[in-house]
Formats: sequence, structure tokens, C-alpha cells
Amino acid sequence: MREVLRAFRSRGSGMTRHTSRRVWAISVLLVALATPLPGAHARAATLTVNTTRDTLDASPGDGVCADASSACSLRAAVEEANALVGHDLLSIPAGDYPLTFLDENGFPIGLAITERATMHGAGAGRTTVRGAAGIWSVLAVAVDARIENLTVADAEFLGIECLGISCHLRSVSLTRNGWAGVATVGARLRIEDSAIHENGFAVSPPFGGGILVLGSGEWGCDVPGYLHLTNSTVSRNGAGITTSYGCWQFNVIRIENSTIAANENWGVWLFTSANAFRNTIVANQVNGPDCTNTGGIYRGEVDSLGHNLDSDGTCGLADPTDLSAVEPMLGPLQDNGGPTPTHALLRGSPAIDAIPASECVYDDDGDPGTPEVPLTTDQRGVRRPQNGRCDIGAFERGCGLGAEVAILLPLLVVMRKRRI
Ligand SMILES: [Ca+2]
Ligand SMILES: [Ca+2]
Ligand SMILES: [Ca+2]
Ligand SMILES: [Ca+2]
Repeated sequence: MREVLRAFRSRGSGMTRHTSRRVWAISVLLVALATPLPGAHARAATLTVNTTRDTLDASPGDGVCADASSACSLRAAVEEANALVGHDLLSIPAGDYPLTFLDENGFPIGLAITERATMHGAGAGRTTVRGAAGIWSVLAVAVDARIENLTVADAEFLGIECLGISCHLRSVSLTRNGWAGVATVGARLRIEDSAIHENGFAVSPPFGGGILVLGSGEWGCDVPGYLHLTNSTVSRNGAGITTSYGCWQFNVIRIENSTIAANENWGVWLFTSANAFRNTIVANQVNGPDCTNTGGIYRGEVDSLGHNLDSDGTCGLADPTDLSAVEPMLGPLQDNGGPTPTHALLRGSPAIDAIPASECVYDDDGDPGTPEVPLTTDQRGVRRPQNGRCDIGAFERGCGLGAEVAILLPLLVVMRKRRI
């Protein structure tokens, strides 16, 4: 990771030497913590958080999540799960969980998950884990974690940092993190039914943005980063998805039924050996192209699996079913139902019903060699297909008694009241 960070610095990221020392210290701490305590319990536990305070566990490894006041804070639950051998579940009720704990040097510090674990919130709009200035990442995953039904916000640099084997994010919202909503450094990053929005404005030009995909090891060239994005929205970030660097054409991205729109700079930075897009919209970035780095020696190319749409023609979409340089007619990023924000498809959008039901499929197991399975919901949980065919992107527009009724019904009620 040190080499990757060196590369960060060489890129003029604005990270100070002081900050990098702290980052390195956190990395060393992660490795040290990755070994459970001798004699730790060897059964999986469910640890239920019951306070929004940010406190340490009084006795990590005793099988009980309890701080000095006998309350189970999120940090205490993470410490306990790290110390217990086994894949533990951290249940986090609705609430706002600001990270306020200071280390021995007086620096704010994020949460490091160093054993296999699942973090389960009460919903992306209900459970928020919040960083602050000086926090490198809200959540750093050293091995393997599943993170679902919560929001991760306000890290100075990274919302979630995947440094180990894998991270599986489902129904999460990642927002207002300084460099990127989530970064993988040589790990397999799987994201489903999620929104990554309004991240990556701490440096200009952005380094990261919504999602940052890096390899690990010497100059990021030992283990490739791997991103698999399904049924998700990447919007209004400093940039959408950035894949880089050290080793070009090394990392892997796979994007299915997602919407990458309205980002300040590029939509997808192609610097990778494999860029498989299926049923995906990349459109309407504010100041940059939908896809960049598609020319020259270091270029990446989209391997279209069909039914993609870009609005400026920069993604080189070559499948006969793709729509290149076509306006998708997206609504603004907003609450359209479901736990995370989406871009609705406006009436008349060419993305509506563009996909035959038989091709409305996705890779459910992360193995492109096994058959795809039907994709039966959109990002919000609305059933797919509607009207017999699927829509391109993360949003499936309702048919019949759908969006129009939802809009018109309140109007009809008002009119009826006025008549009375
Ligand atoms: Ca304990
Ligand atoms: Ca554990
Ligand atoms: Ca598969
Ligand atoms: Ca449809």
C-alpha cells in the first residue's frame, strides 16, 4: 500500500507528509490487528449496537460488546468482532453514528475491520456512519466484509477502503467523502443496489470521485483491483469511476444495469484490461466525457455485453444493441422511492424497454464463466421487467399505474377538495 500512496503523492494529490505518516501508521495497525487475540472465542456472534457514542470496548475478545459504561458502541462492536474468531454480524440500528474517538496522539481515527464480518444497518436512509475532517477512511476493510443497508459519509479521503480480499456492498449510500466514496486496493469490490454520490471534491482535478480502483503491491502491480457494479447509481461526484495506475491495463471493472451520470468530470476513466459494460447508462457528465482514456498507448476499451447507452459517443460502444451518442432523458438525482437516490427515466427516454427480458440478466456470483441469472429488481427494489422489457440503467420505469399516477393522484385529491 505504501507504493500506492507514494503514487498518490506523486500525482499532486495534496496529501501532506503529516497525513501520509498517519495513513501508514493506520496501515501498520491494520496488519497488527488482523491476528485475533490468543484464546479468543471461536464462534460467530451477533453484536447489536445500542449507543451512538464512539467508545472503545472495555475488554476485546471476551465475547461481549461493552464499553466502560456497558454500552455497545459501533467501535466497540468492531473491536469485539475483530478479536473474536469467526464471521460476526454487527447489527446497527437507525441513528447517526459520528466517529469522534481520538487516538493517543489526538487524531480522529476511522474504523478498521480486520476479521471477516457483516455490518448490517437499518437502511441507507436510517443508519449513517459519519467521518469528519482528519479521518482517512470511515471504514477500512483488511480482510473480507459485507456492508449493507447504511450510509457512509464525510470521510476526509475515503468512505470505504477495501485493502484485503473482498468487500461486498449492498443497498448503501456513499456520500460527501473527500477523495472517493469507495476505493479498492487490490481487493474484489462488489457493489449492488447502491448510490455513490457527491464524493470526490477535496482535490481538483479529482483523484477518485465516486469509485477508485487500484492494484496493490509495488506500484499497484501485484494484485489487480476488481470492481463489479450492479444496479447502482454513480452521480454528482467529482468524477465517476477512476481506474488507475502504476500498471496500466491491469485492473478489472464489470458494470451491469447501472447509471453513471452528472459527474463533474469524466464518467469512467478507462485504464484497465477489462471493462465489461452491460445494460448501462454513462451519460451527461457536467464538464468531461462519459468515457476517457480511450485513445493512445495507455487506453482501455469497453467490452460491450450489449444494451449500453452513452450520451457523447466517447465510450466506443460497438455492440449493435448499444445506443451511442443518445440523450437518455434522465430526471435529476433524487429520492424516487427505495432506500437510495436514483435518476428516473423520463417519459420518452430511449432507455425505457430497450432490453428484451431474456437479456435482462446479470452475473450473480462474480464469475463471468458461469451463466448469468435474471435481474428481477432495480436499484430501488422495483420489480424488473416492467412492460415486458427491461430498461437500461439502475432505474426501471413503472408502466400503467406507475409514475404518472403517483404524480397525478395528489393533484386529483386537491381538485376534488376544491370542488367540495
Ligand atoms: Ca468486549
Ligand atoms: Ca470475528
Ligand atoms: Ca457468473
Ligand atoms: Ca421496462
